[in-house]
Amino acid sequence: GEKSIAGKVFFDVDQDGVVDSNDALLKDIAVTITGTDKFGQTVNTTTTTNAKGEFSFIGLIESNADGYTITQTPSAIYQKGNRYIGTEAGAISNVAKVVVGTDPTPAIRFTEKPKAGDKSVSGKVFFDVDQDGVVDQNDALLKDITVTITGTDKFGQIVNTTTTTNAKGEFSFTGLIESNADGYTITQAPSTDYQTGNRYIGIDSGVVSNVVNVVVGTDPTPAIRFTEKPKAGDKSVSGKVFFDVDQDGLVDSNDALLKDITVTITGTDKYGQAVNQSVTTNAKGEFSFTGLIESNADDYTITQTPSAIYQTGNRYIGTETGVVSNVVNVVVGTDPTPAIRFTEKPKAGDKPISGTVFFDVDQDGVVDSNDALLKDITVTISGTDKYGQAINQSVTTNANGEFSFTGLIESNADGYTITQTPSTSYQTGNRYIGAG
Ligand SMILES: [Ca+2]
Ligand SMILES: [Ca+2]
Ligand SMILES: [Ca+2]
Ligand SMILES: [Ca+2]
Repeated sequence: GEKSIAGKVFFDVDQDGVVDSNDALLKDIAVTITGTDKFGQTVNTTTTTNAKGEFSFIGLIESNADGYTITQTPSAIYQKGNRYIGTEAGAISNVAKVVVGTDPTPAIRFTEKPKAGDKSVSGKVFFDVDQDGVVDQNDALLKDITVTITGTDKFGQIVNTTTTTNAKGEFSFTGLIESNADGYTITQAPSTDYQTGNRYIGIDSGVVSNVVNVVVGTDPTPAIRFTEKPKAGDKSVSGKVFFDVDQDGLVDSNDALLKDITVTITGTDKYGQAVNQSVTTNAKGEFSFTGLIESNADDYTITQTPSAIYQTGNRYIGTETGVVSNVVNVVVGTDPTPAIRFTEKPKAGDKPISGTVFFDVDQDGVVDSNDALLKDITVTISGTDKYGQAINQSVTTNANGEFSFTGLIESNADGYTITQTPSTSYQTGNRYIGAG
């Protein structure tokens, strides 16, 4: 015969029937022709492709009406793809049937394509409060988080697949072909509730990122852990500390804003993180804690350190009635936290004033034998203390004519006035202060 059939076999990644830069001509592929020639003779010949992927059968006699069947033996590493006969559209097959007649037989192209990948990349996404990479009791597996894998496989095919985490925070991409040398990029879409935390690849140390780059090759790909962490808090607690003489919760003219007073906030935030911060009041007696995360149900405790010179007075939360305390418990939640007022009040006085009332016949200031100590005489102290508080107390003399006022706060510059109520039996005589 003088007829021939020729063609080529190639790995055609994009299955377009054209040998592109990332395609490959397939060498040593067996191709067989079978059938019956027009004289009824059986044809059965096998050849192999050359380095250019080419095969040819020459010296053929015209086929019978059924034509000849040309079969390409599939390679071990790829799978069958489109085959083309002349200018016909491709069809997935490794077999071509052609009638070999008087016309030139059209060229045959057998292609192979990548096998389905058998690689996988998997991992989990979780809220990791303490960022230790371990799912602890106050952490949370994150569901419905979008995770995307992108890149190029070893055959040059674009990879771009998205999945979402299941109820256990798990995601996986299966059926992957090995990546190219650049690896695949796996990206975790940040949640709205938290912010990006450490991510871990296998046993690597964590780094703050929501992106991982891994080369997917023959080895099992290490598991990936994406974590999120609490967002910075946006809550605040503020208030003021002042000396409130009349304990009415208002800063009056004789009150004083207290500067450099230490105020501490302690407790546990809603994520279980310990909170413990201290600030000091400014010149206006103000303090504030900012950037707080909401407290847990147990509240935060705000404690005002007592000053050295006064004592703890009423404290107020928002519009609540005051109670004597230097400690406040507040739930810091979604509402603005009410302002806190810590007050201090004067310490108990420690000054005494005492004296004697007596009937002094000779007015020499000495109790002589014919004088008399005056009992049940009312003595009154009045005036204003150094804090502006009105003082007005009365006592009566004892059997020795003695009277005393104790627990007095220092007076203002005007001093206190001590008045002895005259008796009915005598008239007012000399009074003496000290040895005078
Ligand atoms: Ca191609
Ligand atoms: Ca943890
Ligand atoms: Ca006041
Ligand atoms: Ca006397």
